[in-house]
Amino acid sequence: QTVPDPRLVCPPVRVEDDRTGLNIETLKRAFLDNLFYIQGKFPDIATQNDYYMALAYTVRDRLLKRWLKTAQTYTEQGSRTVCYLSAEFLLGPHLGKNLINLGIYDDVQQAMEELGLDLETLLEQEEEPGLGNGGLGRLAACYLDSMATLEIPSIGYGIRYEYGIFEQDIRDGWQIERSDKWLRSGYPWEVPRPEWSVPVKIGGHTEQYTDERGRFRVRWVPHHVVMGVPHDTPLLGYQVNTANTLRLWRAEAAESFDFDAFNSGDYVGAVHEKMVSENISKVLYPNDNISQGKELRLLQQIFFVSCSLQDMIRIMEGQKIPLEKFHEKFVVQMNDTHPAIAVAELMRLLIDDHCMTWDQAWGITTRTFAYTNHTLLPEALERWPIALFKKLLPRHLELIYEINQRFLDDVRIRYPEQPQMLSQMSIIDESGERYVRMAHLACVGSMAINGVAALHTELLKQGVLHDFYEMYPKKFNNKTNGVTPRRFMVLSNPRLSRAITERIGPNWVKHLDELKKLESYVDDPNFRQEFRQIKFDIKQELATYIQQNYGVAINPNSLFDIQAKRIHEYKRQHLNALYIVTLYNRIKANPNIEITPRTFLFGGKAAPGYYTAKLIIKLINAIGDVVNRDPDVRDRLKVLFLKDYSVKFAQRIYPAADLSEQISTAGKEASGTGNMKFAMNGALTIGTLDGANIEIREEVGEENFFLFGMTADEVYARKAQGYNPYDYYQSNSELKLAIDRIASGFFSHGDRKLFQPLLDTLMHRDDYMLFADYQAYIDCQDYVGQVFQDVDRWTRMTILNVARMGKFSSDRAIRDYCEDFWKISPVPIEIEEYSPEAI
Ligand code: 73E
Repeated sequence: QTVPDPRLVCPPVRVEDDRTGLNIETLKRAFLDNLFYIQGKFPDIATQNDYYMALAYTVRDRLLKRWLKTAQTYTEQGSRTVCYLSAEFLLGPHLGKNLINLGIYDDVQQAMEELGLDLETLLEQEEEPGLGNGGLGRLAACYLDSMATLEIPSIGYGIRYEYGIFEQDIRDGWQIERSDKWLRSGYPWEVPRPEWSVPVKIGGHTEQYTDERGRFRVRWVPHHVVMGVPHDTPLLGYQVNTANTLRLWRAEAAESFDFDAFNSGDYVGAVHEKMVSENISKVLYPNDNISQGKELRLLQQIFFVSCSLQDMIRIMEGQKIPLEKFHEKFVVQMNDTHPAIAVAELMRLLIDDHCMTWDQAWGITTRTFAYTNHTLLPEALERWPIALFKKLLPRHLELIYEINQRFLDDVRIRYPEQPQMLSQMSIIDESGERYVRMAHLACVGSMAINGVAALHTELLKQGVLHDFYEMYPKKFNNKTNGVTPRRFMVLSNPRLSRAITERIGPNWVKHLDELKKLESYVDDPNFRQEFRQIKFDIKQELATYIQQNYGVAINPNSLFDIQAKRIHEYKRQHLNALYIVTLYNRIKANPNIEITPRTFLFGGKAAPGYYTAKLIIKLINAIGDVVNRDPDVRDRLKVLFLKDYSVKFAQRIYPAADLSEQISTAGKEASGTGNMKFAMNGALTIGTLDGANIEIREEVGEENFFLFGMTADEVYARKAQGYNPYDYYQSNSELKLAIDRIASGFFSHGDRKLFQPLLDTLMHRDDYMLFADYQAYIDCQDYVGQVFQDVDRWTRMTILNVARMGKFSSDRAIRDYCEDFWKISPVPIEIEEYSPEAI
């Protein structure tokens, strides 16, 4: 008997389907349909948020066919897949990006206009999922965008925090934190997949036993079990059909676990336990570049890692691929050490749950993982107290001991005469209280280890990971970070993008190296004029925004000097503040002094427990309060701290910048990625020889980059000599004046105590060497001011910056990962276009 053709059973739709059609008429119909059937509103009473949601669902519908087809293709082909494990994904708003990637931005704008709506206003409605702190989380998001665009099979795995990075408000100049209720108005971009929930064991003890085949085995009897429920978001590539998956896990109490308590009558106790389980995915830890060693954080790590590895095993079973081929099916990239427990968890799954021998499991594990290091800061290196580990993860601790013992045997053979190598390299730190060193676990368990910029990788090899580099030189490699030009150029700076496309065609969006072709327009008066006009108009828009939201008038012709990033002493926002005070002092001493008018803008969050960082925010605001209303200053200086910096806000900031502040102490900023986003949008950089600044300068040319300050080697040498910041204070009159002005209470209503902790640290410790770099920074900034007056020269420099930023596309970075050790190639996704004749 023949199966009836489904198209005969279900009559074909003769008009283009409202759920897939990309023309203006279908977009309008679909939008109104969603407004009615999903939001449950007639247009006349709908809010802007209803309209946003209706449009978001309209766009989501258009992703689904591509998404399902992508998954189906990967399944059928059993494609080798990258699993990107990250505790953070700082995605930014989806709607605009999806419109760009689907290629329907302009048509949707018109469709909305025809319905009397403004697309910009709707885009503003979207609350971004702030599931990350800063660069590390944003890098993960850029990499997912590039993997989809390059048609690389990939899954991003992470945690669906109910509360993302806190919302920042400024009250009386101080940061205050508010919880980020990002899910409050609904999140249309995800699909929960409860049917693929997985259990995660926590606590308890282990037992040894002999199985029915006489094998020695270990059974882990947990204290309790938490369920991970996957929530999937499709991530569409740029002008391709590939839509990869971001799978974020939400913690839920396990039924079986609370069942007993419910039955025994302890209802409230059972609900309490349920709450405890669900706490695991409640909140993102708001620390950037600091590890706090909190129990809940370790629970978050094992939670998402275990869920993700079990999910990979389920996928293999679904595709009938034997588990022995795990490392052929998957490469698992660990975004810093936050997921490094994966090394032990995969061993546990393979040995305890899937009966593999140690050697077999270890062979697979060490061919599967790769580890990206993002920081050299000692306070960010993760170590977990053994006691905590034993309490939460008793089985993992046993496995880590075994891994370590076998590893130290290798070390002993390699260095028979150097017993100190054992304690230096051990995964267990036994120098005092005992800890598990996560970076060591990651190095031992990975086939590849990379830093995120050339200098950073070199410093890793010489410094924190030196012993591992000596032992496994071939594992080490550099992958300089990159950022996605789709979000940070096409979406955030449409006018610049259009001007570029008019000159060199549209291919640069996928092949950023093609920006090179702009070099031939550097002397074209037309292009130069347009380039300047675009920058000016965007600055004017930002000025209007600032006037409306902060009540401060800023001059769009002034030099927009912007430092936007997390607040951290090593990033030296307070060095920037010292320059502002220096300029102010010069004006006070000589009110008619000629200086280039500047607007200093700051944005960024401080970790809530990081007192000094919060004091730096207060200092910037305090300086601004005085400077902005001092009539002597006239409109030459303005200082503003823009609150609640986010991806969404960053997209407005980068295009408006003339000068990008990248002034970290050399050797401290692993890469930086904001530096790339500013330069791509035609800002010039003032920066140290740190992180990716070095490579940016190499690319754009030293004459187009404002360099100052000590090199990393000079920083180490100066420290070794015995650095005394007080000497600089005493011998540099402008520096002394700036510090004294702050200390006098001039910016704090006469309060001399307020900034004393900050000034004391600077004068007597100055770990980040602001004083040693002060004069070089001041001189360089003064020079920037002069160059800015020379409009032709400045324009030339900015055009060359944009033209030479091709290297810093995240597409280049992903291609490098693929070729170097992921060993994955593109899998194109074919979609049958709807054609009425075929029916
Ligand atoms: O230099 C940046 C780098 O560009 C680095 O500080 C940042 O990662 C970016 C992307 O590679 C970073 N974040 C963290 N470590 N490095 C971190 C550490 C602990 C918690 C959260 C973030």
